[in-house]
Amino acid sequence: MIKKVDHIGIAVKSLEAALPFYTDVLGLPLVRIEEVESQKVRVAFIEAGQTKLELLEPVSNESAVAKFIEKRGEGIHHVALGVESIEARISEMQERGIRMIDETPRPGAGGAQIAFMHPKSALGVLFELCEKKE
Ligand code: CMX
Repeated sequence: MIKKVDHIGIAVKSLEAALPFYTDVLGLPLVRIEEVESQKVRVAFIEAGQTKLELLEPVSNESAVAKFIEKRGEGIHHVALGVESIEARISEMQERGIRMIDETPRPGAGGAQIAFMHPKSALGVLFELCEKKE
């Protein structure tokens, strides 16, 4: 059911301040930067082999990422699992008693359809289901 870890979301206060660590120190390529208005974040995708690192900069204090940084500081925010047929996967999770933050898919970065599981249902990890048209 899970194809791969599609990306790891990392909360940062500023993309411009964070990017040199990833591109210069780690030597990883920056793929693109885009804004995901529905999530109130600006996102930089860094390529790391089969998986991407998704740097998340809040663009509003209302953003879930702003609240995360306020409470916990910068760092790993979520793990995104690549799936097919995301609506069926959401239904399966719910049948297994998993609380979904998103009960229907919503648009994420890169044209993906995404749905978050509640970390209380996933042993303290914020997992995202992520379907991309390859
Ligand atoms: N990872 C693990 N646990 C987390 C978490 C995270 N990223 N964010 C919050 N939590 C935990 C909190 O620590 C808290 O646990 P405790 O009660 O034990 O302290 C619990 O989840 C609830 O957190 P909260 O502070 O009461 O509630 P919030 O208002 O912070 O909401 C959450 C938490 C997960 C429901 C909310 O952040 C959310 O809906 N996230 C999904 C959307 C999102 O993150 N969007 C940005 C990503 C953009 C993208 O990739 O496109």
